[in-house]
Amino acid sequence: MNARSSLRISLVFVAAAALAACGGSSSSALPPGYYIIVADMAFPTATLEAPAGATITVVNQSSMGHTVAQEAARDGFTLGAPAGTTPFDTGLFAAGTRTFSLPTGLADGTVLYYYCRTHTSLMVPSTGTITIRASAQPVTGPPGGGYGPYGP
Ligand SMILES: [Cu+2]
Repeated sequence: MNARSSLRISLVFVAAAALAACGGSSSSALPPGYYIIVADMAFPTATLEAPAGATITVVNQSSMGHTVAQEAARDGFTLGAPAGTTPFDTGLFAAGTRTFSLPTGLADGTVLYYYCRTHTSLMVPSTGTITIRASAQPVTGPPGGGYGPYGP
């Protein structure tokens, strides 16, 4: 292979990589809602307020698999929920979104805890919170794909 054909192949590769980068992520924000962001080994939006019964959207902006699961007690790293409710658990997923619904009938000020079942204490912070607040308003979501403003 001579230098010229090597250069041409390199340029084609760069162009293809650039196209893949554009096609692989969307910069448009997700619609207003209640969001938990996961970015690599972190919960950058670790405190969320949402009304009872709200749908929570978890956006994993990293290519690493994580879960957002309800924690019986802060930094206890075991799945659990108050009596009469079922713990939420997105299951392991990467680079995408999952949703779950909060139980209805929770009193204002109730704090629910969540953690990653795979990485437990390695996440930063290791436990996130959802505080039940009837007056909480949905906020515009993060970018729907790839790394967003909360990413590395
Ligand atoms: Cu994790």
